[in-house]
Amino acid sequence: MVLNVGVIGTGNIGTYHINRLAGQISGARVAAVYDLATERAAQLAESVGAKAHSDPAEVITDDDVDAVVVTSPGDTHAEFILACIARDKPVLSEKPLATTADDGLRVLDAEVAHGRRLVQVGFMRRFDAGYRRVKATIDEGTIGTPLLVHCVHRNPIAPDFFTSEMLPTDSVVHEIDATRWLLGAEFAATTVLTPRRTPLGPDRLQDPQLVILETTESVIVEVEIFVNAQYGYDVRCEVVGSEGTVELETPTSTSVTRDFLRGRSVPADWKERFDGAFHTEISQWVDGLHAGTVTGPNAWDGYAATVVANASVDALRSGQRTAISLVDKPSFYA
Ligand code: ISE
Repeated sequence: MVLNVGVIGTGNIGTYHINRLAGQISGARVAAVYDLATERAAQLAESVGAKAHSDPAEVITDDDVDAVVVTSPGDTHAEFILACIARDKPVLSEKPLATTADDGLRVLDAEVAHGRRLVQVGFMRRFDAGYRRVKATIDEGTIGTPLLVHCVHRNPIAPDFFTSEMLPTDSVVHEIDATRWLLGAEFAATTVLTPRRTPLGPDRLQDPQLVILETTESVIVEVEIFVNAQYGYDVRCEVVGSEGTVELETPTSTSVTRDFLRGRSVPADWKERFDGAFHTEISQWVDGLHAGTVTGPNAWDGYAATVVANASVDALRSGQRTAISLVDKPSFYA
């Protein structure tokens, strides 16, 4: 049986998912797509044998669509997810689940009322082999009790539309989810330190930032986010425990020796660094749906990440340590 997938959004990440679903994921095909850029959507649809709809709602209501992937702009995600829930259609939404806590709660309430898990959020680092080895090491007790986490998240260059607030909401959101998952914890407070700005980014952009997150059990996660680092795409994570540490391995990169220097390559972007994670994420999503289950990051994970990211924006703007307050976790997500 083939899973017929509808995709809302044919930008960079949408096209990336569409081409993988159409060409690499057995048991799935792209049945319908939508994008405001109608010409691009039509060309992509034709290339994979899909319909191109003129309205995103039609992708969701299309009887030929069994499940939906949402890759539209973040502030549209909650409405499309709610529409999928209303039609009893599983949905894999790129982060964020929602851009506000209130919209996140609307999704939680709708899914709980629906009574069946349909929502998965695209926190793909949980599917990265390296991050999974870090989590296994922690869970085995090898490093003792986790005390501190040091994270680095460097992009070579940020798009022109990038704002200071997007460093927490669009970038650090990955570390927020990944460390919640690694530690099995929730965050209680966030502080954002603002170092000297790089001269190689726009003057308006506070880049880099140092985000300091505190869990409810006083584990401290510090995240250096630097989106105009120039040299490459560099993601690091070290968990310091009471008996040892575990560090995220970066995938085997090539070692080049010349001119009396020996160096290792650095990934150019998130696609190169996390292509394996994206593949595992969507292939396990498809396999899960064939088995009648949704097992990846859920709507609660999406809501929690949105609350923490938005609190970090408040901390960035105020310069103050900012408390994080989540609603009680519904038993549906226990
Ligand atoms: C982007 O949206 C991503 O999801 C990338 O993984 C991240 O590295 C980048 O900073 C974000 O802007």
